[in-house]
Amino acid sequence: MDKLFAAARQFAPAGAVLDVREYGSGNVNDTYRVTLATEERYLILQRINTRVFRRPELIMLNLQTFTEHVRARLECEPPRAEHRWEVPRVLPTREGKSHYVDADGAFWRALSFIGASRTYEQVRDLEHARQVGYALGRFQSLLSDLAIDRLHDTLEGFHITPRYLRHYDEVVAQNGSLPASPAADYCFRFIEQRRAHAAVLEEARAQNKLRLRPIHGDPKVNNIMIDDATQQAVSIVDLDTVKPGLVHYDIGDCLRSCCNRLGEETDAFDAVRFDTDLCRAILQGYLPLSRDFLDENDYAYLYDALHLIPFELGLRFFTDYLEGDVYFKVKHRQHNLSRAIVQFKLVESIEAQETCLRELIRELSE
Ligand code: GN1
Ligand code: MG
Repeated sequence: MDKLFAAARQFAPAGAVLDVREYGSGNVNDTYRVTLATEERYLILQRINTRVFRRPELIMLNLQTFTEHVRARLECEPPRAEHRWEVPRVLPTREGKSHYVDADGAFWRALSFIGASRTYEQVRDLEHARQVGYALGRFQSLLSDLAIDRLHDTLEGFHITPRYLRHYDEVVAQNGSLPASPAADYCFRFIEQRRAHAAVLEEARAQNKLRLRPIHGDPKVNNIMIDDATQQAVSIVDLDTVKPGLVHYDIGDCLRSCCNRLGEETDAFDAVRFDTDLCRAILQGYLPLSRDFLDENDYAYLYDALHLIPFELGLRFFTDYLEGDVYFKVKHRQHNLSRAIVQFKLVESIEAQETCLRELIRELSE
């Protein structure tokens, strides 16, 4: 607790820190909300997980490039009085640095708190879904003219499904005593049946059908801030994976997160469904804002994106389960296994609705 307060004090005027509380439900970094005795009232304090993000200073450089670019874009735009859009500010330490490394080597940084809004763990209704789609479209469109060589690779291999598969194969090969249970057997079989499909997006990229752009990397439902009064989406937070990637990773990740009404953490595996009505609402929010930067090929791979990313996340969770929970934070030993099954059930539901999902995408992208 002392360490937390000590870290918080680096980013606030002397004597201003009143309270520090855990905040949100991130699976990788540790996030806190700091209460201040200043007009600002709150700030967000985060300890970056340096086992995952090996070079956290690159995150801070990307954040600076990102915020400067987006702010300049917003200033040129005619004001959308009816729909505010917020970008978190990096708050410097009292010494003017972008981050603070404590005596234990922990990497801390602070961001401004976006007020009068909140995030949700699950999509509540169709309007919420439409707002989520709007947010992703707005976010990507604000970044669509930022050259990718301005952004560092903060997490090598992120969303490269064939790499996750290779790593899974290595873990399986190295591990003599793999856990045996009906649930684990289901996952092993599930992965075998679909491994041929894992490279679909990377192959399209290698063939220059899809190209790299600045992306968010993690636009799941609880990273999208909704205004308390208007219920409009006003920001996407969690910007550590803003880096070059395929917009398909974002679309796939957003849909797998938002179209699962039970959420990622459910144990009601057999009730997990991919909700096509929510998918329609998200795409209806997203596509009008992305028309300017998406082309024919981009549309052609949308179904593959929404089918692949939940498979990839299930594969990542299951591999982490096999490795002994070295990447995602867990509450118990079976946690990553359960999370993997939820994603795989979502994939099954997507496959069962393939025809209608392809038709929906075709209809909405015309
Ligand atoms: C992780 O840390 P968090 O919760 O924002 C993960 C995402 C996953 C997500 C699943 C850097 O995000 O890729 O989709 O868990 N982030 C990283 O909830 O691996
Ligand atoms: Mg994240």
